[in-house]
Amino acid sequence: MPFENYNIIESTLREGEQFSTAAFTPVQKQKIAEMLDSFGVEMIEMTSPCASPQSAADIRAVVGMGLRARILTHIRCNHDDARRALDTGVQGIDIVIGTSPHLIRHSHGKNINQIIDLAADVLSFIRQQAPDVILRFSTEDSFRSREADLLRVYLAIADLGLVQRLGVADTVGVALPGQVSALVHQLVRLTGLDVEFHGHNDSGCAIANACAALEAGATHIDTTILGIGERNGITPLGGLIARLYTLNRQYVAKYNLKLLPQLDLLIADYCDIPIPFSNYITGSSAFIHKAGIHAKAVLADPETYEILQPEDFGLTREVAVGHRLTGWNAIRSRALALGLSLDEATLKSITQTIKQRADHQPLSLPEVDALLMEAAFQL
Ligand code: HCA
Ligand code: CU
Repeated sequence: MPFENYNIIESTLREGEQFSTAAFTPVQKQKIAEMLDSFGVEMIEMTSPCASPQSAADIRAVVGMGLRARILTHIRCNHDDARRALDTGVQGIDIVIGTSPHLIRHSHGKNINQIIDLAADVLSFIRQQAPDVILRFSTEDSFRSREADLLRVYLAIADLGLVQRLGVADTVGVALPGQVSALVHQLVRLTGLDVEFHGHNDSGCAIANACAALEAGATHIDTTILGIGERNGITPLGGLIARLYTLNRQYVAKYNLKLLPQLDLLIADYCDIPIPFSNYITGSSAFIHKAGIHAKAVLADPETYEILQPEDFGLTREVAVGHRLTGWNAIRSRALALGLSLDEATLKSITQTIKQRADHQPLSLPEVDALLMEAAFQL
């Protein structure tokens, strides 16, 4: 089963650092790595040591923490980057090179034969220096590359027998789930290697694409906390968890789900951004039920309107009561929560009062409570 054996490559410390407001300090990077490790992600990807002197020092510091998660770095396909990556002591090296006409023209200027030769050279060098390092080769902008070019490159690299994993990257967020599925399926079938998917979210498909990749046999998915990354980012960790949980809770049982809200809050704080209201699991309204008919059914059985159980993430559901869409079942539930037992007629009359008042302005919870207390104690 594709979903039972997948790994998360958590890239908040690499792709995430490319987010507009991310500038993690060494201490913040270690805190993020520590929490991701406690959450249980299998791999943590860090910015290239070539990015800056501090970036190299930060990799060494995180490697030195001795976490259970394997620490990877991400480099361009050249000898100098490879040498510097090896110097950091990382357990895995992710190599990427552009194959789309856009990148060939505007980034490195090499043709497909030159890309294959260079990759073979760099990968052989790394393998000689570090027989045990986990090696991954990925094309950048895979979905705007010519299919024939892509397959030539991947098959040539697979034939070398030097890498454990091939990566496909939807660098510009253009792919549809069907396209991701087709490419991943082909790579799995033709090479038998592990396959990683990295998907940007420019057109809102990053989670669906990650899920399609897994269905097609991908073994590794890249995520970042809150989905931060270049432009509007990539597959969010929490969104991927929500998607897999709803397929089968067992698929995410290996992770410490109760840490997810803290991870989202941590990154929101470090990047000085709010958690979006619409965020998966941790958005402010993710577990708020409002309309009367929803409230009634959720109070009877939360599953009626919930596919995720807030308790599994250390969160609680809320039934909003002080608005014009409220219903008397929700009001009764609030009364019971306050230890008040009011008869049906009284509850219905309070509900009408709330609706009338809410037509002018929604009531706060203390205002609803005051109405219930007044009725209970005839204040
Ligand atoms: C980048 C590009 C990348 C690489 C993805 C990968 C992308 O910023 O270096 O190596 O898996 O989206 O193509 O993030
Ligand atoms: Cu990316």
